[in-house]
Amino acid sequence: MKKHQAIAILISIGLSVGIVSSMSAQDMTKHNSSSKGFQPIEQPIALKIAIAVGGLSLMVTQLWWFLLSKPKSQQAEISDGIQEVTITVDGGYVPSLVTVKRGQPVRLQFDRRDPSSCLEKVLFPDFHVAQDLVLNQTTPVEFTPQTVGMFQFSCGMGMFHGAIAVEN
Ligand SMILES: [Cu+2]
Repeated sequence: MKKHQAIAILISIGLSVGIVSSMSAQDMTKHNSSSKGFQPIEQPIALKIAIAVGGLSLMVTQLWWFLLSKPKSQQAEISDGIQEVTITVDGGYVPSLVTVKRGQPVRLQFDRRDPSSCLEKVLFPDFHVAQDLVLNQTTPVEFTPQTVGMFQFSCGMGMFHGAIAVEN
C-alpha cells in the first residue's frame, strides 16, 4: 500500500512538472513573439533551466527508487533441520530477499499486516505454491529447494515481489 502510494505520488509529480513546463514554454514563445524583444531573454532561459533541472532530479529520484533501492537480504535460520524466516507483509515484503541452502526444507512465515487485497495471496511459481495469507496472522509456506538459483515470489497480481536465493 505504501509503495503503491509513493509510486502514484512520484508519477503525478512527474506529470504535473511535465504539463507546467510545456505550458510555460508555450507562454514564453507567445510573449516573445507579441512583445517583440521587450521581454528580457535571460529570465525565461533561467526558468527553463530551473524546470529542466527540477524535472531531471525527479527522474533521477524515480530511477533510484525503481532500480537502485536494493532489497534487504536475510539468511534463513536453521532449527530442527528446517530453514525458517519470518517475512513481514506490510506495503511489500520485509525481508524481500531470503537466502537459503539447497536441499533443506524451507519454512517462510508470512506475517500479514497489510489489509490491502493486493497482498492477500503469495505466489511461488517455481515451487507450485499459491498461498492465501490471513490478515493479522502468520501463515507458513513450505517447500524444499532442489536447485541453486534465484526464485521470485509475488503477490497475486504481481505488483509486489520478493526472491529466494538458493545456495549450495
Ligand atoms: Cu498485488
